Amino acid sequence: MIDLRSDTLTHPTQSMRDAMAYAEVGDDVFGEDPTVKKLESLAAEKTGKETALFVPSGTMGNLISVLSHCGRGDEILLGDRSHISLYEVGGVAALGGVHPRPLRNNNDGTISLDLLEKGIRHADIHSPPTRLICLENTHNFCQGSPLTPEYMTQVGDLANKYGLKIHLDGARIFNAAVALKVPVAELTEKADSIMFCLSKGLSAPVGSLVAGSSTFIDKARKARKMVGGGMRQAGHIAAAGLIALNNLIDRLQEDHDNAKFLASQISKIDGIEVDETRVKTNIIFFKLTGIDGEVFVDTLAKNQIKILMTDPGIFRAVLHREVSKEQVTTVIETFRSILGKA
Ligand code: TLP
Repeated sequence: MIDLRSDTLTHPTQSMRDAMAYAEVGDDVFGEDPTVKKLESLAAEKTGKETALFVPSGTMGNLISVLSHCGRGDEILLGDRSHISLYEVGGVAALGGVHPRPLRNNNDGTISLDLLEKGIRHADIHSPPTRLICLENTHNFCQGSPLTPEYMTQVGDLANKYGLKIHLDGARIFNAAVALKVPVAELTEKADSIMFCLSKGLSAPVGSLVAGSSTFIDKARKARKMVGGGMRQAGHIAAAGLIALNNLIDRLQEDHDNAKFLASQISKIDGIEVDETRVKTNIIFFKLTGIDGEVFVDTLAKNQIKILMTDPGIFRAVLHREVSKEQVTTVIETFRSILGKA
């Protein structure tokens, strides 16, 4: 099976399995798990932050970050195609009483600076106070686009001017760093908090990290406990995360190359619309005309290929460690054959 539905589908490597089995562990709610501590310090070091916190998922990492920056009735500015806005069950509103104000995302994942500035509320009896700007890097539903350090600086300046904080959903921040050839810390410098995932292209089975100042992480640790995310011998899963951060970042380039190859080849097939110039990391979106989307997905499945239809006629393919260049060639040939017959 060639599974292009998500990079979350990657399985742990053999060295992760070995490390998990023999990890040194303790009760992390007591602050006594040495492997979790090691992972948290490595995450802080990589993101250039004071400290970090291991959490079960990206969704929980984003939620507790927002809960730690905002109180009930506060407003956050975020992209209308952001994961927090579209895919996190409205948790910030449901659990935090935080009012999300979605602003239009450009195709490259940015939100225009003037739109952001106009979105900031001024003191007025009718308005919730704006507290936080949430950005996403890479931007999943903007074709996995990486946000540049220059853009982060511009948003950082704006946030400073109005006394706002920035939270970065960096679920795939290492893809961004590899694509832009910059250290992760350059992409996170202007963010007050960042969440990144180990469980996507980096292949760990579970887990994300939130990084920031120690005052912020103290609040986040308490918020994590409140939403049920206090873990005990979590070192078993943190052990896989250490391998992800130490050994699996550089190979992400291979996934980016495969994504570009896939996009460039399928762009030549009649009935597929894809803008290959927008493919910068491991995610591609394409549009199909001339064949019913459900029929396409079913026919692919019969050919041992899984893909996600995100909207009628719109598909997402995500490249990862378990899809080789050879398999990408098989995917291209299968697309060609299905669409040739449509
Ligand atoms: N993204 C998943 C799905 O939820 C869509 C995927 O397959 O891409 N931020 C971003 C940018 C994400 O892409 C995701 C997961 C998360 C947060 C949430 O992470 P988890 O799944 O660990 O809660």
